[in-house]
Amino acid sequence: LPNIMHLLEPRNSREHVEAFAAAVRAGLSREPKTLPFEYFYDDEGSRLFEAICKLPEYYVTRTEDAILRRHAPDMVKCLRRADGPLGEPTLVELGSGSAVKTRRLLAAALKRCGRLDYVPIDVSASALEESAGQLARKFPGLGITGYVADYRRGLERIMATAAGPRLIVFLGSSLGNYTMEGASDLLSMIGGLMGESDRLLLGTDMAKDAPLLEAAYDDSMGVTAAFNLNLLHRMNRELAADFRPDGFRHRAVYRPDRGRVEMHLVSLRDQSVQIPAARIAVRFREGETIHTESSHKYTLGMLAELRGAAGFVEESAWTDHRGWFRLQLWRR
Ligand code: AVI
Repeated sequence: LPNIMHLLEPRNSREHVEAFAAAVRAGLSREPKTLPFEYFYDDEGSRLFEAICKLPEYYVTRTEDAILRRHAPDMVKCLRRADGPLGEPTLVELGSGSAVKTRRLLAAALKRCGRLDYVPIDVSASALEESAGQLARKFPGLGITGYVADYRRGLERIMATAAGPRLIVFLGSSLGNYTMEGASDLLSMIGGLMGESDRLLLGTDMAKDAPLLEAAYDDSMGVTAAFNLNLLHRMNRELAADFRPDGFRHRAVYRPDRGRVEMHLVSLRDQSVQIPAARIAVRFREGETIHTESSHKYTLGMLAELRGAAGFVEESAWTDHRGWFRLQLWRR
């Protein structure tokens, strides 16, 4: 049975609500207004994100999965059968969510090693419990220990205990939601915890034509719009705010100069909103926006910059035939 370790306060705890309130107060007092993308992923937001991954316009998940399907056996070559006191080979996943694409890697690693420890880290306890249960049924021979944790705390704990060669996987271009500086800090933190035989497998979405990107972040069924607007509902639910979600509109725009797609919530009129739990009232001018997400679309130059800053060396890389998405294997 999967083992689940909790390193985070439960979602409805006072600490959690206070951290959300503080982030909202800081972000909405700023000019231009922003909110941290992490707050998209409450239960409703996680459900909407899973739906996004299946949309015809959102090529990201499908493209990455096709690369994984094709090259998974090569990607797990750094793992080897346990043959001594080193312990089981270990696959650590950052932000596993429903872990559908990970199955390609797990199947290939199990075939290669016979046994494998799978250690997913995710902030969502429900996502982790559900996917761990499914994987345990699907893959006998897989030991599963899930961590409900942020990446840093989860990784620090795991890297101090798991022994064998470890493959850390960070898929879905989740790195892209960090600023270049934030991404570089995160990669340095990961690299700092890796030993000589450990590897990082990183999935990144690549720069491409604006219409493709803007459709991927503003789909015709409005699922991405609902995902973005859910932040307003969440502030209403958890912080007793009085946002009128019909007073805002979803906007996605590709900014090649900044190397990213940005999502905003645009105020449709002059309005003001009370957010009691954050102890603020916020005014919006008509057309003013809240910047809710950046999703970086990398060039090889940007990736080389991140890799160099965090002190990694590239061992291999795989891409699809259109060069839309790239998976790269890095070592220290
Ligand atoms: C999770 N993350 C990589 C997604 C992305 O593409 O930036 C989140 C997302 N936002 C809108 N659509 C999907």
